[in-house]
This record gives sequence, structure tokens and C-alpha cells, in this order.
Amino acid sequence: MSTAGKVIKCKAAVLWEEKKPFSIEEVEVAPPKAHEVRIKMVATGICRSDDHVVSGSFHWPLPVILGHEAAGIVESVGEGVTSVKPGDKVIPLFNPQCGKCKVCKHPEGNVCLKSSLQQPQGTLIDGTSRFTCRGKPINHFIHTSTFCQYTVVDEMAVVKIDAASPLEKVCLIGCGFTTGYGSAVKVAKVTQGSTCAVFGLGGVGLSVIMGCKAAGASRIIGVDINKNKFAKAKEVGATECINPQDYNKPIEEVLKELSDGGVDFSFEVIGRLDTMLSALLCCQNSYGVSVIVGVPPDSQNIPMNPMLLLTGRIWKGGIFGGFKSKDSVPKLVADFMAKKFSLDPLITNVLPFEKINEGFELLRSGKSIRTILTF
Ligand code: COD
Ligand code: ZN
Ligand code: ZN
Repeated sequence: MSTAGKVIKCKAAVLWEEKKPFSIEEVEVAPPKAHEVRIKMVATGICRSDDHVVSGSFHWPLPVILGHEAAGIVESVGEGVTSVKPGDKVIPLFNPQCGKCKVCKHPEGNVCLKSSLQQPQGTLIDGTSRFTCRGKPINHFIHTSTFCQYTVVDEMAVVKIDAASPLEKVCLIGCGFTTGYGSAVKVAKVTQGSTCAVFGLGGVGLSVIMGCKAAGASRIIGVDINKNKFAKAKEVGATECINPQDYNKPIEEVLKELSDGGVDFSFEVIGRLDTMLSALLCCQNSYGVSVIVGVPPDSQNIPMNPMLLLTGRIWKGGIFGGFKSKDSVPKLVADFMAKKFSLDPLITNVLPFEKINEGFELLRSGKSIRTILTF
């Protein structure tokens, strides 16, 4: 029996208060309005940004259904939806692409003006929520809200992908993988034969390494204070790995010595101000490119000598690997299907959706790279 046009009662992980566990609740998911899409979730990753809301370092209106790195199947569509239809496999887009705003129209712009990353908005773009629980409206999260068996998104925040793709893997293309991989191939534009340094060997750092490798870098130096991260980094393409704690001089000096004066490309994938500066300092003057991928602590600044830039280094950053989401996600899925990269090294744990709190504990303890929750 078709559920189209009807309210669906299903399970969601609701966050009622910061610093508290998720509560698995029965919620009502209203049908999609015009230009909206209702998706049956199949798999969702747990990303650090979800935990930033739980810990209170990223403030979001509560109660909320978090989750933004997922894949599912379209259940029904609202009036006027043309880009997807019921039965399509899709990836929700936390960084939407409306296609109409100034940024979307710019060939290089990728942070759509409709994105709610900078201005938290707990609703769909029409200003209302499709979720209710115990009679109360529940907030949406960055256009996605994937910790729920069904979600509703605006058409600008969802894209159709290859019908043959394994959703429990390609869900990572919805955030972590793409953020890292795109930072190398799209933001830095890593070149053939180059030398790269990657600071931070978590899931996003590993994805940066895969991007450097795909772009043809000949040396990829991984940097991490946890040497247990080295084996996997090498497995995905690092040619050597170093621990700053093994040296009695600044890590940028070590990297400059290793690279005959400076690396071609460096990436900060930790989210610390000191390592952002080290990453800039270790790159070659005159042409070195340093990319900030990690999210810095709230409202803090880096004291930086402008001579570093005057002498030709390039300092950049990017959200979602610099990719326009609707244009790029289906292509990245196609590249995955063509075996241009593997997502397996990133997936360390798979749990049923109901065990979401266990998945967050794995993230917080550093024991997982990515946990996938399956519905
Ligand atoms: N020196 C070297 N390595 C260090 C240091 C240090 N001082 N401190 C920590 N590390 C290492 C840790 O040992 C760890 O291996 C690694 O750095 C960090 O890895 P994780 O597993 O904590 O983190 P990731 O890879 O999952 O993600 C880290 C980001 C910093 C990239 C995180 O902020 C993020 O997910 N950013 C995405 C930004 C974005 O686009 N967000 C929008 C939606 S999510
Ligand atoms: Zn994320
Ligand atoms: Zn836009």
C-alpha cells in the first residue's frame, strides 16, 4: 500500500538536549510539500559535526533530528519536483545547490546562499518542519536530518545517483569522503609528481590522501601524533608518516628538510590553529598551496606574518571539498563504481540504527574512523 500523501510514523533518534544521549522515538513525518522530497533512509554515517551539536560546540535549535551523511531511496515527491522520482537512489546534500543564487551561478562557488551552515535554520526553506514527536515540532538539521527512517528535504538538497550503487558505502560521499578528496583534487588541485603533507589522519585526512594519490602526487607525507594511524594512511596512499612528538624541532622544519625546502601542497585536517600555521609554514615559498580542511575552534584568530603570502604561498580552505554538490555527487558515485577509489578503508564499524549512541561512543573514543548506521 502506497504511503504517498500520508503521514508516516517511524523511528528517529531525537536529540532533546545538548550533552545527552539520543533518544529513539516514534515520530510523524509529514508528506513532502511542493518542491520537496521524502526519502526512505538506507544508511547514514556518523560525522564529527553531528557530535559538535551534541557537545554544544555547534549550536543548533533543539529538539533536533541530526545526521547529514547518508543515502536512501525516494518514497514520494511533492508537486513540481522534476529531478528525482519514487524509487530513485539518492544522496541528501547538507551543502545544497539551488542553482539560482549568486554563488551557485559562479563557476567556482560551492557554498550556496541557501545553505544553513552559517545561519542555523531548523526548518525546510519554507520555514516549517515536517517532523513531530509527542505532539511537538522537531527541528531539521542542515537540510538533511538523516537519523530517521524517513526524512523530507528540499529538492535543491538531494540528488539521484547510480541505481546500482551500494548505499551503505556511498553514503560517505555525502560528507566525509568528499570533504577530504575534494580538498586535494578540487581546492588544492594537486598536480602530478608533487609532494604533499597531510596533517591529521582521521577519516577526512585519509580521504585527502586518496585525493592526492588520485591526482598523481608522488610523495604523500602523513603527519599525526597517534602512530596507530600510520598503517591505514599508508594503505590508502601515504608514502611515509611522521609523528611531531618524535622530533625536537617544529614539524614544519622537519617537513621542509624532507622536501628540499618546502612541500608543494599541505592540508590541515585536524581543526587546530597551531597546525594550520605549521601547514602554511611547511609549504614552498613562491608556489606552495596550503588548504584548511579542519573546522577551527569558534571565533579564534591566527597571528600570521603576511610575508608568508607576499612571498608566494597560497592559503585556501573549502567546504565539501570545493564541489558543487548536485553536480559532483553523482559523478563521484560513478567514479566509485568505476573503482577509481575505495571507501572500505574508511568504514570501521557498521551498526543497526538503534545503536546510534554506541556509534557516537566509538567516535568519541577515537576507536572508529567511520561508523555506518543501517536502517
Ligand atoms: N598534530 C598532529 N595530529 C593531530 C594533532 C596534532 N597536534 N592533534 C590531533 N591530531 C590527529 C588525531 O590523532 C587524529 O588522528 C586526527 O588528527 C584527527 O582525526 P579525527 O578522526 O578526529 O577527525 P576527522 O578526520 O573525522 O575530521 C576532522 C576534521 C578536522 C576535518 C573535522 O573538523 C571535520 O569533519 N571537518 C569537515 C569540515 C566540513 O566541511 N564540515 C561541514 C559538514 S561536516
Ligand atoms: Zn559531516
Ligand atoms: Zn544557490
